[in-house]
Parts: sequence; structure tokens; C-alpha cells
Amino acid sequence: MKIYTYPRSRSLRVIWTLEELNLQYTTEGVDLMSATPGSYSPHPQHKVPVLDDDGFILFETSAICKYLCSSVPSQDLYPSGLTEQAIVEQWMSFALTDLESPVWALLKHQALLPEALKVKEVVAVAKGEALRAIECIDRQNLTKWITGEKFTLADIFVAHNLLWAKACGLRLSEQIEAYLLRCQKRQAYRRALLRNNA
Ligand SMILES: N[C@@H](CCC(=O)N[C@@H](CS)C(=O)NCC(=O)O)C(=O)O
Repeated sequence: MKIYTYPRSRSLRVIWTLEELNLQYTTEGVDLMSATPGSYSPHPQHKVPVLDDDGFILFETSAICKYLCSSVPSQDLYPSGLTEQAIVEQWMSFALTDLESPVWALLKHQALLPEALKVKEVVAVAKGEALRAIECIDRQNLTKWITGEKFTLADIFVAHNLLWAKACGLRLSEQIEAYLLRCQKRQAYRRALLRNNA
């Protein structure tokens, strides 16, 4: 299977999932930022990540990650038990909505957009909303992982968004910093970072 990637983008979440599952894959870098791209993504909006599994094309990061987990008969990353899966879903949804929305707005209006399109009022609102979501995570007992004793897909989505928040200059508590360090020390994360940014 092949993953279309771009350095420091959401494709890291898919590569991290593949590495946690010990699956074989290839990557193809996409020329996202160029007006005349030399390499394309099969995404209808020319975005990443995209999965090509023997001609089966899938976009949307969380759909790809769940598909990958479901392709492995016995794995703990996306549990099949009713309540275990519901809690993983809860935190994935929180990561993708309450946390990612303001953090992504912050990233765009602080760094990614051309100067003329940056709006400082958006930065102020997004910062407040992101901090509120981060406080919610900080109220959890984060001695191990976001859902408890086991590392799951929810950690990949929560941690990657927290790393983006940190890159935007948001201050994180000691508990969250320690949690992020635990995530970043995972061999699968380290391998994924190298593959995604290559
Ligand atoms: N909801 C999509 C978002 C995908 C997305 O926006 N990817 C960014 C990179 S992180 C992208 O390809 N941006 C290029 C563009 O917007 O043209 C997902 O989670 O997969």
C-alpha cells in the first residue's frame, strides 16, 4: 500500500499508525505548495494524506487510520470492544473538533497563510478556544495514555494536535509535556517522523 505524504503534515498520523501496526508501505511525497505541482495527490482537493491500497483510494486521516487498524486481525490500537472503542472515538472526535479546529486556525493565521490573509482577531479567538480544549485534556489523569493503560489511535490524534499547539507557542502543563514526551519516545513515532519528513 502507498501513502501520499507531505512533511510536517497530517500524513504523519497515518504513517505513525502504520508503524504502530508494523505494516509494510511505501510513501509518495506530494508537491502541495507549488502553483505548478510536479507530483499530485489523488485527493479530490489535492490534499494529503491519501491511502492507495492496491487501487482502493481513501482520504480523510481518521478514516484511513481506522481502515488500517481494521485490516489487522488482532490489534489494540483501535479496540473492538463496545466501551473501549467508544472512549477511543470520544477522544478522536475531541481531537479533531474541539482541539484541531482552533489549533489549525492558529497555525494558518500565525504562520501558513500569506501575510495579507492573516487576521489577528482570528488568532486571539483561536488561542482562547485551543487553550480551553487543552485544559480539558489536562483535567484527565494522564499518567499513561489518553484513554487509560493502553496506547490507542486516540493518542496519535490528541498528541499530534498538541504538538501543533506547542509549535504555535501555546504553553502546556508539565503533565501534558510529560505525556507528549512519552508519545515522542515511541519507536513507531520516531520511525514515522523520519519517513514522513523524508
Ligand atoms: N480533514 C482532512 C484534512 C486534510 C488536509 O487539510 N491536509 C493538508 C495537509 S495537513 C493539506 O493537504 N493541505 C493542502 C491544501 O489545503 O491544499 C484530513 O484530516 O485528512
